[in-house]
Amino acid sequence: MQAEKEDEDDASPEECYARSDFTGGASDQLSFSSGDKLLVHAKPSTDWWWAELRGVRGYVPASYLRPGAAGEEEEEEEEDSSLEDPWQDEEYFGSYGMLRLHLEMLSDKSRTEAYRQVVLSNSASLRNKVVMDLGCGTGIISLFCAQLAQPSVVYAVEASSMVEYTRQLVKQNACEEVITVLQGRAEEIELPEQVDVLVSEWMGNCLLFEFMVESVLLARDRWLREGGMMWPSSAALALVPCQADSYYAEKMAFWERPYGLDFTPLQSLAQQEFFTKPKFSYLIEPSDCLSPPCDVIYLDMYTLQVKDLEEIQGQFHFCVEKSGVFHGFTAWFTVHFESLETGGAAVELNTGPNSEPTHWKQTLFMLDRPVSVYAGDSISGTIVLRRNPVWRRHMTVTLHWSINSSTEETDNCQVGTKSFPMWR
Ligand code: 6LC
Repeated sequence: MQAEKEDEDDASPEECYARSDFTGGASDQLSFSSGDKLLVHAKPSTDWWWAELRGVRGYVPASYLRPGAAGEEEEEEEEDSSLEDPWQDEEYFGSYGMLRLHLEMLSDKSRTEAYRQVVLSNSASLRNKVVMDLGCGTGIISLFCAQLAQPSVVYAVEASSMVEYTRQLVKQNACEEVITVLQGRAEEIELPEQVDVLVSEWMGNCLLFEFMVESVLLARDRWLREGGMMWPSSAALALVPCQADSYYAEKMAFWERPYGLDFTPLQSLAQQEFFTKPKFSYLIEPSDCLSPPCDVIYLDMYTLQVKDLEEIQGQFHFCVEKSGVFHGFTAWFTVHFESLETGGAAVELNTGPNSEPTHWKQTLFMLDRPVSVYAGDSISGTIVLRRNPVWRRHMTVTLHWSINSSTEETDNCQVGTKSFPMWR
């Protein structure tokens, strides 16, 4: 690719060493193991560098490397990492200190109504219960609890500066007898007692992005009483192989003949720029799904451990229902809220294409090349969500697939692998 040429006469490549294992996805990405020494020839972007390992060159994610060979420059490394917060909390909580994201979340009817419904359908059982609302934001869930049920207390925990307004909203709505607003990170706050219910809206893009779930798990282990309730109680990530004709046309096919000119030399650049990372905020048409979706990852909020988040694997097997072009995979999540009453109905929040669109929408993972598939073909493989070893709110999604054709003349098996950094 472009960077390769520039580097052929690069006299002094920079020595770096791998902080962690990485499995390259696209054919132009390198795979390496923790401790491997790589030579960096070029840094065409902040996230992806052009490097060499054992004579082979390819792209590597910059955040997986640290300068110097293994064992060298330990001190410098310590200084470096202390400069930048791996959780990026200043930026993260800074953005939740403003209204934009709260407006987006509150205007999301499916999301907000789902939490309201959970409180409403459990209102009898919530009587005299102690509730913790982790990451309460403007306090909407706590307010639902106080207005629709009679908990003894709701601890509304919020780390961003929005908390000042949350206090005002609690007062304004005459809920200060029930809701105690606590300012700070859930990991650091102290409560006077254990809680019966831990409720939180922690789900990010592709379920885990932002990894707020870690804060929820730590709070669970510290503050949820034995036998207490987690809301949501479980979460699942769904995946489907799909067509994405217009997105492909807009970003890739565009270069074929714009204004009667051949711009195809830009296609590899387009692929790098538009298809390396997943496309967030994508709304897939149900008719673009090539098969029924499949739950690839299931998280039980009672048993899930923080260490499990480092690498989560799932498998899929799809039967193609109608012929079409396989452009990529689309992912979304569903969460379930168990009832406090035995036998009571659970509440579900589904962010998929057959439900009302939510502010999360769906996440599209584009293949490098579209593949024609036919009814009866099968697409099977694995998905791995690997948490970034440095940037704790980020992860890489690796998809590995094989297409098994059902028709005689095309009876072959095509395989592919691709890794998508989200976001670093
Ligand atoms: C919810 C995010 C809200 O939770 C937002 O107001 C943020 O400041 C707060 N929050 C996140 N992590 C913590 C924590 N550890 N302690 C206290 N408050 C926290 C929506 N975000 C997603 N669902 N992705």
